[in-house]
Amino acid sequence: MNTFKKEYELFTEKAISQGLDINYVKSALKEQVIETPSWGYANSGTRFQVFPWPGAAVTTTDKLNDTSMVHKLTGIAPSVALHIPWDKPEDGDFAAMRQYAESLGLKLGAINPNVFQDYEYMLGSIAHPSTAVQQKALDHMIECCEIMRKTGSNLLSLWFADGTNYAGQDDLRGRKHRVEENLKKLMPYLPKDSRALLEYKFFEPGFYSTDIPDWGSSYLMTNKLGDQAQVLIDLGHHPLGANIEQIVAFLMDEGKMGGFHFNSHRYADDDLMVGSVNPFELFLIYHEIVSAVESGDVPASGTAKAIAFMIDQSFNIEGKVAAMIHSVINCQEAYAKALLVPRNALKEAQLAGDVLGAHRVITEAFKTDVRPLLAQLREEMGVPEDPIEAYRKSGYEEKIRAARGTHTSSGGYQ
Ligand code: PSV
Ligand code: MN
Repeated sequence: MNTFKKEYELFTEKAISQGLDINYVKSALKEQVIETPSWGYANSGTRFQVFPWPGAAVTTTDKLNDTSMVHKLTGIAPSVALHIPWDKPEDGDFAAMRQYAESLGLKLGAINPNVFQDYEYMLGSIAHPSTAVQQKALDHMIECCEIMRKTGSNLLSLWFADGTNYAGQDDLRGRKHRVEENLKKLMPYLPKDSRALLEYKFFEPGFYSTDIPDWGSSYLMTNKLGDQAQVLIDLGHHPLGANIEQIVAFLMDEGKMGGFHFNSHRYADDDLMVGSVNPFELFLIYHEIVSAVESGDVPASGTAKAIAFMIDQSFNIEGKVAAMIHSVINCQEAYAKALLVPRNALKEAQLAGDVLGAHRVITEAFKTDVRPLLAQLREEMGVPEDPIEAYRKSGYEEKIRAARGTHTSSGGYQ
């Protein structure tokens, strides 16, 4: 039962008066996809205490079941990113894992190599001074390319914890060369029609320098690596004042906007729900994407469909599945509001130099109550009008608590 029927009528009247095409907005929203991370369903994450949540996923099967629940309730989260080796089956049978995912209506998404947890990586992985350690990291990433073939994944998501803690600890240019050379060696192993996305982080765990500190260095590197390499923006990896939407606009324009790791950069890493503190920023990110796509003058690789919208969060105090649903919905709301920006009116105000007029067009769209639109959309998609409420009433949490108990382990094998 759609409780927003009346409000939806008023909403469509207003949208039509602004020249907006509601059917286009709804079809764009129906095509939206958000990938959730397997590690976000397990007790994993923060570098301080990990508080075990009763019911957290232990095995990859648990993580797939949780993903399926999130997708069932939202209709827009049909794939899950894997972290290797955390999600590596003991018997190596990725085909079986893929089959199970497909039986749940899911796809296995980005493959995330882990080149930061072994003791050998204390001084880095592909930027490590020792060629033997570099080779170990490279071999692991090559193995991940093989895994992509088995899982049907078309994204290799690369993050390097490489960096230094003290001035003089290592040769900064030398480290840059090692990163570049090793990534160049990796590229030929990437499956055809797939992409490598390169994350950056301005600090941590290297506190003096990180080897790929910002979008500029990631852009530079991916440019040298060719068309199969693009930049990945993890919202948490920025200084607090960074204008992330401008980075999005630049990368879209250059055809190098590969994907996102959504979270809140309030934390400077992956632990808080995207859009929980700054929904305006999330809306502006989507606004830049919609503007670029609708302008029709960005490279094909910069289209919304080519961008990988992924969540990278490890919830610590709030439970896993509900927080994931909240995050997916926050992205849906932000996209809905971005689709409602009357772009002709915005352009007019911008060209007229009407500073506050243009700002008002944007903020009015942001203030729109999109609940009636989303209620209608969800009815058409056959998912609950309020996915959070539906989750709370579903009994799923009680079920996983009883079945899984409380484990302190982070991640796990199938
Ligand atoms: C590192 O903080 C990161 O953002 C990378 O994307 C990793 O793959 C992910 O978190 C999980 O460790
Ligand atoms: Mn990330």
